[in-house]
Amino acid sequence: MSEITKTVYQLPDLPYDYNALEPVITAEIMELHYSKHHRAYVNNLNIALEKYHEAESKNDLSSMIALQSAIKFNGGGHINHSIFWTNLGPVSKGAGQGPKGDLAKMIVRDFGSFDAFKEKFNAAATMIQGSGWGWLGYNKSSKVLEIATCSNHDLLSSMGLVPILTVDVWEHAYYLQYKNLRADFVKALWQVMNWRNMEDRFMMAIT
Ligand code: MN3
Repeated sequence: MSEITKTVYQLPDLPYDYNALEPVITAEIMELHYSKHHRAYVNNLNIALEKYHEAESKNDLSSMIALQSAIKFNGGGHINHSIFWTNLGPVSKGAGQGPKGDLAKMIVRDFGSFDAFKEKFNAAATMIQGSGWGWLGYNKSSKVLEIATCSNHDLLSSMGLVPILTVDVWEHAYYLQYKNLRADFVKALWQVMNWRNMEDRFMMAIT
């Protein structure tokens, strides 16, 4: 029997202050979103995994199966938010200036222009029914960039795509500031997009 090392997941550091994305996202939303919502996903993931390990040690298969939706939901929430925070950044640190290099070239190749890409992305993210995530992903088999959407906290990797950029369109991400106007939130986010992070993710995806 090999010893299984059990990971306890941690809330990652937010790479900027709560007010760093103002006026696009208020400090109030950032604090609640990061320190309450994301933290709850991490905590609930760890609780579900602990129960899962316990069930596994007893060969209690039905309990193991029953815990999978909590692991998927909370684990997906943790993974997706961890990407989202790093996709954003303060304007003072260069956010909002648009993609450069190979990522910029591939966006033009696959969508026609950066503006055409943004328009298509905005539409896709805005039209997600209920809670979910809008994505730009890289398809490693066809070697193209694709816009995709996921419900709840489903993972982009489950669609065979490597995450480059994501936008959280759960109401908790914008409602205190933008009310029902999700389209305005999605459009405003381009001002605080950290393209250096997306370029790094893209380089990792293509190598
Ligand atoms: Mn969220």
